[in-house]
Amino acid sequence: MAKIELDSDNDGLGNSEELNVYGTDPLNPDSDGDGLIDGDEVNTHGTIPTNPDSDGDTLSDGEEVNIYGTSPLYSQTPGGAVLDIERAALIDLYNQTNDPAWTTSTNSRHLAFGP
Ligand SMILES: [Ca+2]
Ligand SMILES: [Ca+2]
Ligand SMILES: [Ca+2]
Repeated sequence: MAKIELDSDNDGLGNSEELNVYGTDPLNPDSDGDGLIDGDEVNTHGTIPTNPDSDGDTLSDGEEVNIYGTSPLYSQTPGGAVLDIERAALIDLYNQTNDPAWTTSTNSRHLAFGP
């Protein structure tokens, strides 16, 4: 980076970038309130920092990244056997069973890549 730009909310995006490029709030590190900070949305996830559900599948970007491990950019994660919304519902269901044989990682593997 050529010059240090003021980043008032410390989200990794400079104030003028937020105002002029992304349309985000330079005083709010999570402009769309989806649980991912603006800088991570732009630089890490490629999601839209002003849209809490970038792929429109009703799961918020933050839920997809932090809870379900699904892609926030596709309503069906590439390589996945089912839609993200279906996978999320199954993971929720398995989590409610408290059966130690079912873990989120094994579920994710089965659900992501099929049988
Ligand atoms: Ca900022
Ligand atoms: Ca956000
Ligand atoms: Ca989504």
